[in-house]
Amino acid sequence: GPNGHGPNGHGGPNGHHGFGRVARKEDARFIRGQGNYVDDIKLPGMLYGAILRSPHAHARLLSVDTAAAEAHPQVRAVITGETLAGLNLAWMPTLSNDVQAVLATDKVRYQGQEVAFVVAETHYAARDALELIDVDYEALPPVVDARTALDDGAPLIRDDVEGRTDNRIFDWEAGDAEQTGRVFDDAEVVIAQDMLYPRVHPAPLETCGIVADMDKVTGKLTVHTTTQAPHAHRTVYALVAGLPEHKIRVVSPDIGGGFGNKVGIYPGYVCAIVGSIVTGRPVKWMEDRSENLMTTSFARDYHMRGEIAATRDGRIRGLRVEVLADHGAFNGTAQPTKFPAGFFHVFTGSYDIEAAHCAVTGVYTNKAPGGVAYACSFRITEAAYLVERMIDLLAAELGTDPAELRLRNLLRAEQFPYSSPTGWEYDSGDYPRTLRTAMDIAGYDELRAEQADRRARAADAREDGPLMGIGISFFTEAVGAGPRKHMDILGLGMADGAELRVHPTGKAVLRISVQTQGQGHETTFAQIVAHELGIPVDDVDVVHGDTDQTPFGLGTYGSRSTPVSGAATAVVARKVRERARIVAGAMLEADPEDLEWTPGRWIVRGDPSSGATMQEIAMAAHGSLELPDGVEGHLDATTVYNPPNLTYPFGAYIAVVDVDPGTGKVTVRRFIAVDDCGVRINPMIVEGQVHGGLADGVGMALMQVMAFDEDGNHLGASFMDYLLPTSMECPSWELGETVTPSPHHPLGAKGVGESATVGSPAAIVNAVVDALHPYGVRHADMPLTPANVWRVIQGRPFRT
Ligand code: PCD
Repeated sequence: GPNGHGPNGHGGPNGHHGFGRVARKEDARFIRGQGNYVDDIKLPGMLYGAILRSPHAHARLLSVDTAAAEAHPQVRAVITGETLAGLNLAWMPTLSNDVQAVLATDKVRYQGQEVAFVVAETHYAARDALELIDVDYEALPPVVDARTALDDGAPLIRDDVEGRTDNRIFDWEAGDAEQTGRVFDDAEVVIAQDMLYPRVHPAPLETCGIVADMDKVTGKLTVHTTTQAPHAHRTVYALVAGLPEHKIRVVSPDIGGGFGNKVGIYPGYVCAIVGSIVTGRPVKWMEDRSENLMTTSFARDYHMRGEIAATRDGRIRGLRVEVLADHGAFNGTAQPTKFPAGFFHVFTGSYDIEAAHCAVTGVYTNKAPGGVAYACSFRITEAAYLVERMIDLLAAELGTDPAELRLRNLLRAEQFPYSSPTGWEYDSGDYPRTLRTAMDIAGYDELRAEQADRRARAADAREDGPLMGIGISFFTEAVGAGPRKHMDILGLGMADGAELRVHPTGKAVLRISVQTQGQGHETTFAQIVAHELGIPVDDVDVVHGDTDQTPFGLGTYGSRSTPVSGAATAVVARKVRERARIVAGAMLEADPEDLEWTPGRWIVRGDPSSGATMQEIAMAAHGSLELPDGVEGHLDATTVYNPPNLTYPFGAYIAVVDVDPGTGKVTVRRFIAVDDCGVRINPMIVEGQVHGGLADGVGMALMQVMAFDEDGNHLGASFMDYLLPTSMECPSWELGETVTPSPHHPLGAKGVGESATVGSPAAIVNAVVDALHPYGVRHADMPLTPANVWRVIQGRPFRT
């Protein structure tokens, strides 16, 4: 069929099986506008919620007068912090074991913080009634710059926590400080650089929302919500609200992009649930764009100081970094409990480095909480950016070509599995091959020759056109959290269940705990089952995003679906295949041990004429066939997959930019991306994932920052100010691939969804800095907007 054999597809007796460029099943509804998003859900008698938010970044809350709002004819309830305090729900736990105000009771701590919740007959009435609420604030000085948060006399943000005297959240370190110190002490070359990875936002096109429906008769709470982790949300609601877990159903319908923004639980969700309990009717709350940008999980905001030590001939020896992490007013960072700075300490990246050390200090500021892994496995983006900038700084210092310097220091294939100096075990890789592939596609030497020629012309003032820059970045990601013994979120271990049932006619239904937000799981997970069972992809239905219908698991983020649930799916399908072998043995009157698997069929070893297809076996398993003792019949299985390690996808990216020195405008002329995510289940989806991540990288490198003024006012609360890259800013991506399977993943696959977001910003920044090299510029912080680029070259002479 049109969804037929991919490069890895096996044509069994039933045609098209398994891996390859299968068209996305979900697109049939999306391209017809038939998606079912949270805001499409309309329940009988449904009411609408709206949130009153603080205009101040830091203020004492003196009084909240709701009388006029309550008198509004269409208003059914007004909920304040005081109402919630009475229910013991004014505060909720964050994903990092801090607490966060659901509705403020004592103070407001960032602009846009939730103060009151109105429930009304219509969305408009709810919004109108917000204006009738009278709040008395006493403004307090805010902490806006993280670098002043620990100053003596800095305003204390978290005076709700007893005994707290400053804004420090944590100090954390990894690596060997002493050994690293020794390497730096006797190094021939040491370079240091301060850099900021600015606060950015995942900005999914669909904002966050919920429809909460408490059935008073059955006591069952159903919430339809934009969540990347339905099971984790259910358990947290059970623990926080004291509701019995089996009486909570979390449904995540179609999601219009997550990017980490939909991992956590937001105050609006709790308010909508309380609203439904109070009114006895379903309550919908859907935030608008400004609410999404101002109050939901931001990403990054790492002030970093990197140092690199090397020999004169370009052998990197040590890497050291100090980070000041701005976590906003509540520590709501989403990451495994034991990792307060996420996976930042993978920061030695893709290089063979003797010694490394990092120290991270987290601080509170008067900004929205979050610190989410926006297309990033828990702070790996910051880490990849840091090391890739440091390598380029070193290359500039040594006068070495940055590709050459990388090739000299990249981990070599024979070093895998590789134990990093900060305690990671990379599963597999062949890095130089991947970088060389990218250089070949780019025509690297010709590009450098063109650049040299253009620089010479510019120096002779024969040309005043744009300056050309070439930037490389090589990244290693670490995706697929657990294993459960090292990784949990709020005590919930990171392992995922899967259930597979084959119906009598050989059609299958797979139930998984992860939830797609656009990645195409309904297709790729069906492909895994098809690949393992040798049945058509179209014969497999994927059920997900509903806690009543699926096994427990921790959800989709940190590119963990393929590494963890993908593995679970392969394992559960293999269990079913083994059951099918026993049934086939009974059918063929053969010892199951004498059977051999050919795609879609068990045959008597060496005799393809005698065999049974998966469909025939399924029917027999449900029929009257006599099965061996202890074999239950039917064709189904369940599993829980606890990954032995993370998977380590990697890639080599090369950006070619043109910078107009007159205006500072950067144009990304070309972008070459060679990704290695092990075995690709659906190469077309993988390429789409890479395209999206590369566009993210253009956005962060050139256009985006969540900015605040000195009073803590948010300056980018709409898409007029917070710019999303479009096709106008993106070149036609040039992709390549290498395939280094993961040795521990049953399919050899690694995650890929985040790779391009992690790897691409450094390539673009490196390219822009490379273009500005003749001005003596060695670093500039993102975003490299025209104004910022123009500013860094002012007053600097052009010299080649
Ligand atoms: N794949 C294949 N092969 C391989 C790998 C992979 O095929 N080797 C495919 C799969 O299956 C899917 C995809 O691809 O479908 C992806 O995958 P992964 O990597 O595993 O991932 P996931 O888990 O699924 O997902 C997640 C991611 C993330 S994380 C993010 S951000 C983003 C990405 O994903 N998001 C999103 N991508 C995307 N897309 C879309 N469309 N949307 C969205 O939202 Mo975080 O942490 O959350 O921040």
